[in-house]
Amino acid sequence: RALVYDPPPTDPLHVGAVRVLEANWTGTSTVPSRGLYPHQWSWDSAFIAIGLRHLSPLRAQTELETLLAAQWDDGRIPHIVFNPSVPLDAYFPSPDFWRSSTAGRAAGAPRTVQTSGIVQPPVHALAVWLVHRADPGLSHARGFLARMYPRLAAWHRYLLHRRDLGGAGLASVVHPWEQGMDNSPCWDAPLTRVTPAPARSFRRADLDHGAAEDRPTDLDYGRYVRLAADYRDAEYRDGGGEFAVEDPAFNALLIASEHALAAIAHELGATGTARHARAERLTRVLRERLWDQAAGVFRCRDVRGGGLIPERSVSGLMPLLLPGLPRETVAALVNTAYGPHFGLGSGTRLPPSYDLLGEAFDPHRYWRGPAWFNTAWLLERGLRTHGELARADALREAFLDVAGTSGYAEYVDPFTGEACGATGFGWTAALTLDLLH
Ligand code: 9YW
Repeated sequence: RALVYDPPPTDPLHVGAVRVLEANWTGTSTVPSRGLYPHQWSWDSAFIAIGLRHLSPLRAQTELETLLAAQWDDGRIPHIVFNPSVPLDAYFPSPDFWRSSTAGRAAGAPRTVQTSGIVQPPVHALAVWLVHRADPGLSHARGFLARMYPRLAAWHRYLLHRRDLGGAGLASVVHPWEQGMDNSPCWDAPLTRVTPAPARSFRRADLDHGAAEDRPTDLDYGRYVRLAADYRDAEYRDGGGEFAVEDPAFNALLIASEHALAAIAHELGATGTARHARAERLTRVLRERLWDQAAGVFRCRDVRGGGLIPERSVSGLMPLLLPGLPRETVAALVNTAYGPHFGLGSGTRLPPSYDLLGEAFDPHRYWRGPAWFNTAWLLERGLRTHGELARADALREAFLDVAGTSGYAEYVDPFTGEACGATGFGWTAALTLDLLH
């Protein structure tokens, strides 16, 4: 039998991405960034596995297995799984803040591994499905889908029941860190209700690694700490907090993952029909609850304050991912992405995290303007899903170019592509590999 080897890649973009993923691999998972984020992050790991599958399907499966092994009994997948060999002061808030194994006992936090008590966007079922597809033989041999399915089903159940704080069927986030776009201007109004924790009561570790003007402010951090501490002190019970928001990207990812879960169920011998139907129903609810026809964008809904939040965030473009979106909604979203608010095709190289014309726009401060590679990847996928192939190709080209020239940056200036935050960033490298394949 002839042995077939893939020739070693020589494309410097490919080689560089592989090098980042090697450097960030701990043996069981991948850190987003060696300096800034030295533990395992939930949605980072999902995106990283999507890229890793091209390099090593086994490592991609392991990445997701490590994360899902830290799932709580109530179904939540924690946003951070802490690495016990990293010093406590390397990242804030550290395990002694979250106290998952004691404060999280009632919610079923694991005893042997320390985690945070909040969640991140549910990209996991989508990642499990794509990782399976990369090497179905290995996946079957290891029982990958059969082991992941019940955990993913419990995760979606948690989000769709315990987190349906608005009562309409969508999941709410209870902390800005849960949505993944920490200091988005969308949170400014709901956060005004939150009394910040005093600055002297905690020490930020992020400022050791990132420029202060590229990071959230101390006032933002005071509010993040207050919300997280209140949730912890309520033993991570859902329903009582001051902050509850229905976010379009979070829910679109949940719906896309529900479609993926249907495919997984089908592969395991069930029909998957009920899950597809649920995903279609949730797509309709998403439109009823969050679509703003006049603005051509999905908005966030402040469940505690009662209304749609009048900001345009890249989050509001993410439902383009959904196959069941009506044609006219797709057309309006594409117009918005390529119009003056996001500037694609006419000024920005990658989709900015926030409205170019918004009052709070800042091209360098974290989620208040800069462009991120995960949202660019999701938008590329959405464009492709709806047959916008020329635009998808152009966005893919820009993504690959900026990823390489920025040193696989955490995020970039949306106009120039100049690197911001950390370089050698996990999901940037992983999604580069994915778009190269
Ligand atoms: C933090 C790890 C995480 C991402 C988030 C991003 C940032 C953590 O980094 O949050 O401490 O600020 O906002 O989306 O998962 O890469």
